[in-house]
Amino acid sequence: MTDVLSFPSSFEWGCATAAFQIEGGAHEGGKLPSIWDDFCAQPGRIKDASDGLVACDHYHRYPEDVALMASLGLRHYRFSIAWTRVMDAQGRPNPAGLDFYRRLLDELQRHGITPNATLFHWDLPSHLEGGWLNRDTAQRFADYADLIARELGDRLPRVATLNEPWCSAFLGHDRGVFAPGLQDREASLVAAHHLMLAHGLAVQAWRAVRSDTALGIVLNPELCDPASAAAADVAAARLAELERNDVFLNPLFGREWPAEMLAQIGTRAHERRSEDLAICAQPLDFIGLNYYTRSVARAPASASETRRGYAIVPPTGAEHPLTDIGWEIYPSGLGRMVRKLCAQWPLPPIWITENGAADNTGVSQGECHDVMRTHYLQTHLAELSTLIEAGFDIRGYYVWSLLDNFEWAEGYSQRFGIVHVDYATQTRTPKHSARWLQALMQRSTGVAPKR
Ligand code: GBH
Repeated sequence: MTDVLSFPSSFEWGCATAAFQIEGGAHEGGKLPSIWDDFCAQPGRIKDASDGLVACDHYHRYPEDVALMASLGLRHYRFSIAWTRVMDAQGRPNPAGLDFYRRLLDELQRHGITPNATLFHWDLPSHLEGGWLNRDTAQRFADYADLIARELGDRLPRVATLNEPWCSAFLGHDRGVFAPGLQDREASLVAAHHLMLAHGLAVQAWRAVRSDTALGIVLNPELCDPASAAAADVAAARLAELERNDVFLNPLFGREWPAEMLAQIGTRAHERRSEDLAICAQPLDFIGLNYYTRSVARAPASASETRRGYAIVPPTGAEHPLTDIGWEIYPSGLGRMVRKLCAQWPLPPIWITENGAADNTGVSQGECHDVMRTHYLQTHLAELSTLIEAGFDIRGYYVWSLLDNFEWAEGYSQRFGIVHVDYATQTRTPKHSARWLQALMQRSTGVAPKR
């Protein structure tokens, strides 16, 4: 099965995680609460009423986890730094928190694994009043970037500012399914703007400290296909793509938001200042793209859908099979998405920073036969190799995720890991997909796994 896939020998293979989803250690080393701690504490927000207090206990088990990565032949590791661990409420460095990441980086180095750090994967410090609705938060994020550049910058060859700002902005402030749980359309567009402003200010701040870091951002652009050929559905699908893609990609390249999105910010239009666009448009060394599935959009029916301009049709599985979380398995969407984005924006070199599937198969007799995930990875990597052969500049791939982990509003009910985690005992068991990926990586790079 692996024979059909070919990748350049320089292709970078790795796995991805995020701080809140794996670390735990919520009250250790002076860590402050984030909006996700607060969100988890609100009844009804998380499916299984769980939280991130312990998660995979990676805060204590990082040496074991890094050794596991190395044993699986993973040579690149994308993780996020918890802002709340490394900076106190006065904006001063927290030595104990920084020390955790130094020890993690030591361990990675010892195993020959190259780090790729994300500064913000949704865990905003609770004490920042107004969160992303407050313009000042963008400046605070730049202060945090400056701190990391000074304290850890010499150890970090590749850094992304934000992970999936669409989720923070729209799932957090419009749908209300992610922290902080608001349902306010205008606010979600203000948050989107402040996130992109924060990105630009952070790149400026980092560059003022160091010039040798490859800097980028991680987005989750989405293909939104119309539910039917009816003009209203086609128009809705277009609006969905403007929100998911153009709102974030346009500012990166100095382009204004589309008129439809400018109109939706309504009474809060003044919060976007004329000088902001130039700040957002910092030159980038790379872009990270996360791909899981596509969306199907239809014309709005309810009032909130009308404010948004579209509604998403939940997939039924009739057209494409579904993963355990109910997302369509649609590998050709990866190719369609990359081709579409490259036609519209002058993207820098691309890394696929997340791709993976929820396959909740359990462990039996010490083995986890996650057949669906293995098939998912195989078909998506086949699509990726086709893109690379066609000349698209895609340099690496990080599978989401190393470990089963805290899957946000789904709690621990959805498993995305290539390694199974038994949360009662914190036992890690590599799944069939991990072994399959290991064989593929080994074949394509000719490098044996490091012990
Ligand atoms: C990524 O988010 C995250 O970066 C990662 O932390 C997470 O664990 C992983 O993927 C798996 O979820 O239009 O309302 O139906 C992916 C976020 C969530 C974006 C679902 C699109 C559809 C929301 N995706 N979403 S909706």
